[in-house]
Amino acid sequence: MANAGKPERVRGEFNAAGLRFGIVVSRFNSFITDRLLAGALDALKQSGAADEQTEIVSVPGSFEIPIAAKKLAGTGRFDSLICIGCVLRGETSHYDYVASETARGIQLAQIDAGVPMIFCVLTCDTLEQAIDRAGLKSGNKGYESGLAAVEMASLSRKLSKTSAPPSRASRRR
Ligand code: INI
Repeated sequence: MANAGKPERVRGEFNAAGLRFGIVVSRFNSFITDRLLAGALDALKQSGAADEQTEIVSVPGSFEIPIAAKKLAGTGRFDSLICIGCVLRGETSHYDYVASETARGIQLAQIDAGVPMIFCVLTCDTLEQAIDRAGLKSGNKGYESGLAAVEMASLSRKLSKTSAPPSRASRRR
């Protein structure tokens, strides 16, 4: 009774053993997305994932990430996915549509598929801001996403296994 009197806390682990990962990466702004991809792969490797545990899918732009992620999740081969893109603000409202629909699409896809999808789509005003987040000043968001993918894959497996024991009240009925 190690946890007597305390609610149980379930957490994912940072151990990629036995887990499978999919990465969807956009070629638009590939100068940035290539660095994010390298960061994500680095995190997976440091968490113990071998190359064979990861599959990478390339799409033209961020707007195409959700459909590719949804289809990948539908194969049942992956414990979590990492969605990598970079949307830079331009002079028109195009940025707003691409950024918001990409975020919305990924969220819808992960809820619908029941497979965790890590949001590694930078939405920046300037190229400099994106460079900072892709390995320079503000760390590498790809690396952080790789760690999140391992944690969520592990958590997702645990949650799928967890079944609630009958409560005392229901046992009395
Ligand atoms: N795609 C991006 O990933 N980033 C951008 O900054 C971007 N801008 O600015 O246009 C962008 N556009 C392409 C879009 O994602 C689609 O690939 C395209 O509209 C075809 O559907």
